[in-house]
Amino acid sequence: MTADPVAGRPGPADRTRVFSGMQPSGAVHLGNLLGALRSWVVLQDEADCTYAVVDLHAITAPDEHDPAALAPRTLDLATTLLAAGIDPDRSVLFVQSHVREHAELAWLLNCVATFGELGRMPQFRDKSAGRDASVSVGLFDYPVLQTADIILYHADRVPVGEDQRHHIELARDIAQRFNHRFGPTFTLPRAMLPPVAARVMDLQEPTRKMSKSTTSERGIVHVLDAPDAIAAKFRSAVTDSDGEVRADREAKPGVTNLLEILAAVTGGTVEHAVAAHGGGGYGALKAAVAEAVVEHLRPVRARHAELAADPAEVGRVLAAGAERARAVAAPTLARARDAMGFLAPA
Ligand code: AQP
Repeated sequence: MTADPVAGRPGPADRTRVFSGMQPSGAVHLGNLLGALRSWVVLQDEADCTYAVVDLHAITAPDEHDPAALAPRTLDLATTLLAAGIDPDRSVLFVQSHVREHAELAWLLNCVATFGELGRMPQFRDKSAGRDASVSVGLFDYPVLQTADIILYHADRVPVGEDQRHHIELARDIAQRFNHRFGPTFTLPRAMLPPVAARVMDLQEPTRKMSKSTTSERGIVHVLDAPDAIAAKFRSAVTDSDGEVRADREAKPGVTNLLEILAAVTGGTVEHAVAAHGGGGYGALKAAVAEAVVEHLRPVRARHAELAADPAEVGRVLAAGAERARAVAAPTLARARDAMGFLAPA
């Protein structure tokens, strides 16, 4: 890595900084795990990592925002992140709304981002399709808050699934525009996608991504699902009628999804998965994927049960994480305010 041109960035310039977040909009699923969370865990060995439960993002869809569920879901997501291997001794883990700098920087960036670029974001177009008048401004503005999340921590890399690639490119554009107008302030981030399973598809509708809020129960594998439920979901996964086990995203999205999931959880490639299972039928492939997924998730489920028994300890981890996050976010925000010319408080 080259030295960072942004003055004031804390820590050694040659150490990669990583930021990523996950919304407490429902239980974590296999797409979240394979697309993002596994990379978060691995990156802890080689980078300075900051991870957030992005609860401010989870209120952007009013029909999915249940005030009674938000706090328990936030705590449960943090518990799941810890259970999956986020280590608070090596990473900063916190809740986005506990660090107010996110919301304030988002406002400053709102005056740098443009209406046109936000309107072109595929996720906004998908989620707002057919309901323009009732869509919240928050949903439209989501990528600007996400930009604030990332650049507050000078992140070079943002490990995400494929669906977030456009948002990270936009974050880079906004940060670059800010630096150009107001002077070098922010590090320019890049998305980091996993080599396989960057877009895990719904098991019932394999042309649609698996999603916390829009997928039917049978199409979504939750990280904390019981083994029997996982096996049943894979058994009923939609495939096709030609019977051949091979990868082809366009022609065979269901089978390709199964092969990608198998490759990801066994640490192999899709080619290996085809070589190992190409001779069998779809039933055998589904059974093999289910078994591999159950084994992959077994330790996460067990650890989650242990951690969930002591929610106060998870709360303490999050409080300490917020303090550490604020120690980086506050000076970054102060520099941005200064660069934009605000009068500093006396
Ligand atoms: N199907 C997926 N395959 C691979 N990666 C995925 N991610 C989400 N779905 C898949 C990645 O998971 C991380 C956290 O996602 P998020 O909670 O910020 O929101 P999202 O991308 O909008 O995920 P969902 O599950 O679809 O949530 P809802 O339904 O609330 O919108 C991200 O890195 C994402 O790429």
